[in-house]
Amino acid sequence: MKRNVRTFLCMSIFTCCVFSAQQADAQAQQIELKHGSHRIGKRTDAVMQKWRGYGLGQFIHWGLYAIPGGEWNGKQYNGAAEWIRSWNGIPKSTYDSLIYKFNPVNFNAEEWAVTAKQMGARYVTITTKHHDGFCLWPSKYTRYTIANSPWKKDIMKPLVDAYDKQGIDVILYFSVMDWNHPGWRYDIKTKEDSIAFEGFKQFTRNQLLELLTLYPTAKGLWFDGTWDKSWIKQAAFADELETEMRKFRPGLIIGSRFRADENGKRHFDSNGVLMGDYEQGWERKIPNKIEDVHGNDWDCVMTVPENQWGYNKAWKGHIKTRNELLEMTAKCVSLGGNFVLNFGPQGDGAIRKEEKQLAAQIGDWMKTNSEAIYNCEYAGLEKQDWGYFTKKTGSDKLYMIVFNVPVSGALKVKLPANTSIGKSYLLAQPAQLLNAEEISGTEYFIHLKNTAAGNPFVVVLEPTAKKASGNTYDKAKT
Ligand code: FHN
Repeated sequence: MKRNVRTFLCMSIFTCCVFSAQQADAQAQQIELKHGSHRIGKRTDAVMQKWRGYGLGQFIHWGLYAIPGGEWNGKQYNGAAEWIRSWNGIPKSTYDSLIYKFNPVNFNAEEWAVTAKQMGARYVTITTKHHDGFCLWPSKYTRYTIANSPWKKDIMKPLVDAYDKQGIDVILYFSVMDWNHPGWRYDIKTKEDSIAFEGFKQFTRNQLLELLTLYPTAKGLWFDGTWDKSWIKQAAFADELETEMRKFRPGLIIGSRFRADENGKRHFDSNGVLMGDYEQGWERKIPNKIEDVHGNDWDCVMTVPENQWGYNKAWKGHIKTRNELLEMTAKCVSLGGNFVLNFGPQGDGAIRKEEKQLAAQIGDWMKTNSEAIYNCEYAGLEKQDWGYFTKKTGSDKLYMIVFNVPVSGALKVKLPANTSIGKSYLLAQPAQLLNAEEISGTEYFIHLKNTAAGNPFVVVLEPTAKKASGNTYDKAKT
């Protein structure tokens, strides 16, 4: 057995002992829950393993709100474009009648899917229904759907087919909160509320089973609009529905936003255990260290401008650049998560030019460097100033995704004990080996040759077991 493997095993046994002691302690303090999490620890099945390896995804927010694009009667709405219905300046019924204007003549599902493919996305999350309640599929449980718009045709079916064709897995976004449904309530305070909400719950269940039936290749459901008291109080119903959906579609992926436990705890139940298959709370923020993700699966959803998900004519504030978005992708993967970049197509169905351009730029980088993003995980190494480490799942291969090159041109690397660098090279130039200079027990300088300025790049490290150096300096008595 190699020495580094032996050391690793000893450390693992030690960690297991500590962990078991902590677990026993935690178990002693567990409270009995009827509607807590269904599972402790990560899912190990193939569907979830694939999800874990996606690295990069695309989010799509599209619906009626894309028509006004953040502007009503020449006035800019100050919030997120997809929330414009909640603006006092607009009568709700006027907003709802946008259904009669939804005719996206430039919509081309194949083009959307090809754009995502070129960007390097491995999965897409698409809004089947946002908070306004408008359905992009012809639901038989409401009249407020695409079928009653001038467009008439299902939008979800061509999208699911086009993304499937490109090998991009589809996740269906679904907002539980539905401003258009007469039974929706923010809270349940009266008997009337309770009766109305019962009807709403059945409607929600029907729609979810309808979606799973109509789009059987979709890999999961991405829930939103679940934070109001009315829904938080439905622990038993939501738990039963989750069980029903999972039975209906084995392997279905559901994040931590779907339901609360009986004490109203969301994302994590009252025992601190993740509710669902992955943590879904990383919206427009990224964890900073591995401890922040508590050993769970997670993904981060991100907008290009500030908080705008649906199409907004006037992107305000800071607009993220390709390099910032790549850095976010690298950071997420380095901490074991996926990065999901949002697109808000226009009311006519076309993808806005800024998003197309970013997708192409990200895709250009991914063409050479995606090996450091796909099927990669937390490398177990300290973060360094130059960028992020990732590790190929199931192998020892390490990647340094470099965003800041020191003026010395030498990148410092600290490896685990008893490992050394066998080979190092740029992912873009695998035939030209780099000089890895040992500077102390496990520390190295990787000497770069020349790197294109302004371009993040990847250095591959192939570690090997460390040979005894014969250098007795460390052992000297001082
Ligand atoms: O309110 C929504 C918002 O419009 C958008 O859909 C984001 C995407 O994660 N989710 C909600 C806010 O958490």
